[in-house]
Amino acid sequence: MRILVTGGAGFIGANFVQHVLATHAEDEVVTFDLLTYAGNLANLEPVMRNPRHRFVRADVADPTAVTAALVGVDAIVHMAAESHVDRSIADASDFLRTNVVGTQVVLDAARAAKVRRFLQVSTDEVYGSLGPTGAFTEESALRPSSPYAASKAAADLLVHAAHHTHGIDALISRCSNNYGPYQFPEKLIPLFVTNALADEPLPLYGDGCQVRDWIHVVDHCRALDVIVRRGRAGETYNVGGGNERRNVDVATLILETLGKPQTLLRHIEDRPGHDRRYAIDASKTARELGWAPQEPFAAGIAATIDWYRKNRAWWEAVKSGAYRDYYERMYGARLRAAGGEGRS
Ligand code: NAD
Ligand code: TDX
Repeated sequence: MRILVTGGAGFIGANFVQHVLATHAEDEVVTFDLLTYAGNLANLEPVMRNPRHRFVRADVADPTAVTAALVGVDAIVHMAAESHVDRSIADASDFLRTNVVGTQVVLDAARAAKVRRFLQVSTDEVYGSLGPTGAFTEESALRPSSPYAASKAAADLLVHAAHHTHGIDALISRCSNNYGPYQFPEKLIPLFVTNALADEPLPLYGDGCQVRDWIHVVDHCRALDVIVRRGRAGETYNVGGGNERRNVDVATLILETLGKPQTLLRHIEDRPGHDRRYAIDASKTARELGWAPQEPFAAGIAATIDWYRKNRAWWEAVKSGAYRDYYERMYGARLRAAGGEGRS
């Protein structure tokens, strides 16, 4: 089959494109990506010369470009998005355009082109924050906290409406926090690993006791692969690592693994509206599709830290230019207030 992956030059997208090409010898992949600050063709370097892969640089909110790319496509895995919570707090406009309008554009084009299947790659953040116990199921209410999460929830509702009203064969996956190679160093784990490698402070929000359920990106890719092939139309599938960790413990582990001093840790002013805890009940996905995460956190985080250590050129290039302005805007004042350096 031919799969179009929107956002395929980003973190999860690039891992997914590589996974599909490596595990399905008969499949073709079209990567459709605008190459925003988060998109990077270096992430696709291993498949750029593969004859079963084609790259299209275009915008999901551009109906003409989406329609042109859909010729011969059997399934869409839609993951193009603005994906960083902190950026959505600073300015939500790109999140509405890409995540909400872009999703409707892709749905409409898919319907017109009679694409057989549409998978919306969503997030556990649409469910909001949990107390100390319990886990999100697919039946949990949508209570997004951040503009990012609200834009993803809006997109999910548009997907549901397209299925209900137009009969599109569409389904939704909702995954917890991913980690692994090629993740943009604005997210917790790659930011902290690359800062530690550069002997820069690690900016921990608030008390650092917020909890995330970490999953290795390849386990998420395996889940997306079975969901798009065997999931039931109209359904939602939760995906999680079963790996709850406090941010402070993740930070401590990164410093220990790299042999860096714990004094690099800086508690800075908290993220506004910060969700306290996420946990995912993925038993439906396990039961219906036989999926389970395979990568234990200890091995996965060690391999990931090693990847950033060995791929310094990748992240040094990413952390130059506009990234420096972003880092100063996001962390400069807060780090100085906490008595640390504002550079990274
Ligand atoms: P990312 O920010 O690394 O990548 C996003 C990609 O989308 C980039 O390549 C970017 O260039 C592209 N893009 C952005 N705007 C576009 C547009 N208008 N048109 C075409 N392409 C555009 O994100 P990620 O972490 O890989 O996340 C991918 C998807 O998975 C997102 O939909 C996100 O909501 C979802 N998700 C992420 C996580 C996580 O932990 N990272 C967890 C659950 C779900
Ligand atoms: O500098 C930081 N300091 C810090 O303490 C950053 C960037 C984050 N954090 C905290 C905030 C969160 O509690 O670490 C935790 C993880 O933060 P992020 O990596 O920004 O992820 P999160 O906000 O949990 O959202 C992620 O998971 C769900 C992804 O960014 C989303 O795209 C995905 O949908």
